[in-house]
Amino acid sequence: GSLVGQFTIGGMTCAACVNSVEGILRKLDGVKRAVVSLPTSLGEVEYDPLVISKEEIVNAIEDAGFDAAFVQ
Ligand code: 9UX
Repeated sequence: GSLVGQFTIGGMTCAACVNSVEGILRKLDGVKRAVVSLPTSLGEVEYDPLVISKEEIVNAIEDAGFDAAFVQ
């Protein structure tokens, strides 16, 4: 089954950043759903842990120039 992970994202300063991060996440194999909030700097991702890990999701965000860390 899928898991839901919540994470903090640093470095988002405008609404286009949100679209960028959501787009990055939604293109990843194993990610089923991704929503990102600018005012809270939080994101939530539903993912298949057999396909992608929390660490791989964080790395994809950081590769795009943002900071990211899972909180649960
Ligand atoms: Mo807005 Mo974000 O001009 O990387 S898109 S700051």
